Amino acid sequence: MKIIKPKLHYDNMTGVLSGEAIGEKIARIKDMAGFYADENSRKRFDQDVLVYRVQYYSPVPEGTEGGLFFGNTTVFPGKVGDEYFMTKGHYHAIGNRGEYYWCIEGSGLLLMMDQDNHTWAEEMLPGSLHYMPAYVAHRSINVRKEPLVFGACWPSDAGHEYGLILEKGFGLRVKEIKGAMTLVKY
Ligand code: M6P
Ligand code: ZN
Repeated sequence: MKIIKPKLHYDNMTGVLSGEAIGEKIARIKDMAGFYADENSRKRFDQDVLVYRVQYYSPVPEGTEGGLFFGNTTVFPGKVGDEYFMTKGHYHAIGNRGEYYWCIEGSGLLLMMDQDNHTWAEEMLPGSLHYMPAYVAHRSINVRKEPLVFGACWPSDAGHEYGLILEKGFGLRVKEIKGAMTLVKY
C-alpha cells in the first residue's frame, strides 16, 4: 500500500501554513470603513497600512456543506484614534455554525456577541482556546504592541455576515484610555 506524503504543513510555533490550496485575505485601513468609532481618524490614516492578514487552507470550495476551513490570523499592533486594531467581526451567514479560535502569539481580547447584542470578552493569550457557539458574532482585538496571532477552524459553509455588525455595532469597543485598555459601550 502506498503511503502518501502530507500535502500540508502547519507550524505549531507560528501557525503558518504551507502547501497547496492555501489562500490569503488581507484587511488594510481602507477596507475598514465603518468599523471604528472614529471614522475621521481612519480616513486620516495611511490607507495601505495592514490591519490584519488571514492565511487559510480551503480543501473544498467556500459554501460546501460538511467541510472545514483551517487558518491563522495576524492582527497587527496599532490604533485608529484610541481604538485598537481588530478584525471586522462577523456572524456566520449560516447562523447555526460554530468555530474554534486558539491564540498562538501575542495577546488580546476576543469579543463575542449573541443575537440580543449581549456582549462579553475573553482574554486571548498563547495557548488559550476559544469555542464560539452558533449564532454568536466574534471579533478579535490586539491590545499590545506586538502582533496577535491566532488559529481558527470553521465550517466551509459558515460564510461571513458583516452587514449586521456595521448596522448595530458590537456591544463593546476596546480602547486605550489614559494608557489603559478599557472596554466601553458602543
Ligand atoms: C478567522 C476566521 C475567518 C475570518 C478571520 C478575520 O481567521 O474567523 O473566517 O475571516 O478570522 O475575521 P473577520 O472576517 O471578522 O474580519
Ligand atoms: Zn467565524
